[in-house]
Amino acid sequence: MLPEPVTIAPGVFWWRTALDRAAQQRLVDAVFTLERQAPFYRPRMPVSGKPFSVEETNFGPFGWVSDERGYRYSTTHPQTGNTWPAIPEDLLDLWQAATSHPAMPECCLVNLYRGEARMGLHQDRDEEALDAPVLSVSLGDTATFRIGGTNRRGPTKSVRLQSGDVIQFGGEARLAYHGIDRIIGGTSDLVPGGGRLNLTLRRITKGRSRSNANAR
Ligand code: MD3
Ligand code: FE
Repeated sequence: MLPEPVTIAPGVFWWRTALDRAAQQRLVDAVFTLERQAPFYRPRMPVSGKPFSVEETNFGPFGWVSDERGYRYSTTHPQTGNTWPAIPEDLLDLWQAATSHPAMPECCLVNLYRGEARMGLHQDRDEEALDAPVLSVSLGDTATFRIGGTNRRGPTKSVRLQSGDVIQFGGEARLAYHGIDRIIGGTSDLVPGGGRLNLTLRRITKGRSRSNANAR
């Protein structure tokens, strides 16, 4: 059971240390076990092909990928050509505990931040199911997270996300600009080799039935 979340902006619910150390450890172990089937790789920027500083992989029926051809969801890993491993059960349980969304998530995007890795201000709008929230789990080193509104030039708020924090973004926050300014190195020893993992659970398709069955 999750406690009452803190609302940091309309549609943004924050559960600080929702996951205890054992639950965090289980997720990190799951990520590095599944990573043998779906290795971390560096996506590239559309058009320019400039590599991201963040390394990524995905679990679930769909994975978010990016290269010269653009951002999109793909059922296969760009390097191995294999389908993505299933989303760990612990994360599906967390989705059900934290959200009231009727359909299950279809993608777990895994971001690995080492050293100076960061993520510029952006919107997540490659999903068809914009009615579904996004659920984010932070693991490892503390991050400075920035969130604004739906206008890139509007005011922003900064919060420090710590290991075990869970945030839901839904409603009017679903299309909010957001990014990771920096990782504060050495704040956690959870991630082997140091750094931060972020897991985001997303619904991609609007249909309820097919991919709902796929997610489990
Ligand atoms: C607000 N990841 O993968 S998680 C991303 O910590 C991404 O790795 C960051 O932004 C990270 O796209 C931030 C928080 C987050 C995720 C998705 C959102 C915030 C969001 C979607 C809509 C609004
Ligand atoms: Fe995002």
